[in-house]
Amino acid sequence: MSQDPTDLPMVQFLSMEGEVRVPAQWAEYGEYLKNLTEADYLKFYRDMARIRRFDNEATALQRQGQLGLWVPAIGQEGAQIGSGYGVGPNDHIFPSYREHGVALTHGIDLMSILKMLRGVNHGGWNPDETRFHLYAIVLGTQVLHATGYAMGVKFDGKVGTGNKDEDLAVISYMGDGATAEGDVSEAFLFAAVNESPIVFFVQNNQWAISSRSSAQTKVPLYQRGDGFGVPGVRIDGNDVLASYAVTAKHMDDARAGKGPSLIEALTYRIGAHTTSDDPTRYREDEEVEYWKARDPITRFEKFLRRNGVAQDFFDEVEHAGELLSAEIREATFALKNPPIENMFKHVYSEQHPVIDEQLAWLEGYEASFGGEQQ
Ligand SMILES: Cc1ncc(C[n+]2csc(CCOP(=O)(O)OP(=O)(O)O)c2C)c(N)n1
Repeated sequence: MSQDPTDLPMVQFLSMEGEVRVPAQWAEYGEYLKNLTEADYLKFYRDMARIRRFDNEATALQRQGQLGLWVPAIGQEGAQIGSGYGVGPNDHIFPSYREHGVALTHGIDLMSILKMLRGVNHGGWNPDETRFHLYAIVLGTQVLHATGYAMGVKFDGKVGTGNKDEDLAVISYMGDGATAEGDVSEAFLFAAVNESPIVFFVQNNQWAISSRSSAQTKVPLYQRGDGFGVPGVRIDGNDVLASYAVTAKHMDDARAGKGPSLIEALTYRIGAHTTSDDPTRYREDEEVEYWKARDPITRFEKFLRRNGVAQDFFDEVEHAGELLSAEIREATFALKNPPIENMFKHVYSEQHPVIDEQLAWLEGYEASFGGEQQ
């Protein structure tokens, strides 16, 4: 490793040994920790452990040919669960494609993520009801969608009224690689000049497939918005408490009409980019080991144990994980393939001869195997 990226200033409350300390410099963020009860702490741990279990099971299902692809988020649970719970009840969330942890905090049925990666739906939740918008695979697109949404929120007068039931803000997740897309620079500019209620949450997991984040930026990413008028802060993304507190404060500020801001959560993608990737071809084991030792779940477990949480709790979480694994395995094995003609629907608003021809060809091809479609 060339330089330890954790040398830069960042908001961190939880030490590697699981002790909480609020440095004077971050006292304003530290105030948000006072909102948390023991039940919240247990929920944070439960959800981080649950989503990791889900992730491991999904990888196994992909290896068994049950999913077309899997996108693991192992190592990023602290950033995702913390910030997910920092988002308020009216706020809207625009994810990229790796935000399974954020999805969990907003009640998304985890099976709908698996269905999408098996290709049986296009993202099976309703963004109107969940306020969690659909996954976006084309890098940076969701950042512009989110910014447009936030501009609309402002035009509708739902910012800074002081009415908690009315005001809302938007959060857009993206990776370090996505920040190199022109769309993201455009989004920063539109958000800034319109003083839109949006928080840009960059999970810097340090790799964009095989490109290091040093190939995406010459300045630390938390400073990337400065020239556009989007101030930023860096957090330890493997500290669930920092992620919660900083997201909660920035969302409050956005809702109150203080304009856009950026959070860079420094974390690490422990696994492969997707199940189609072999990271051993482009990065050193030593680097991965360094980050494994900074695991967000282990660190939070130390915090809970220090605060007297007994073994029973951890046993219960382990058991819940086993049940979840069994449940999603069974549900995935039971999935039916959608009718083949669905692939051709909604390409044009009206019937089209070329589409009809393609469908007829495909049906003939499938029939040539002599079997029925599942
Ligand atoms: C516009 C566009 N270009 C290229 C790709 C191919 N691609 C998919 S993921 C990825 C890397 C993204 O890295 P990052 O934004 O850091 O997010 P991460 O996958 O690490 O979470 C690339 C290049 C794409 N999906 N969209």
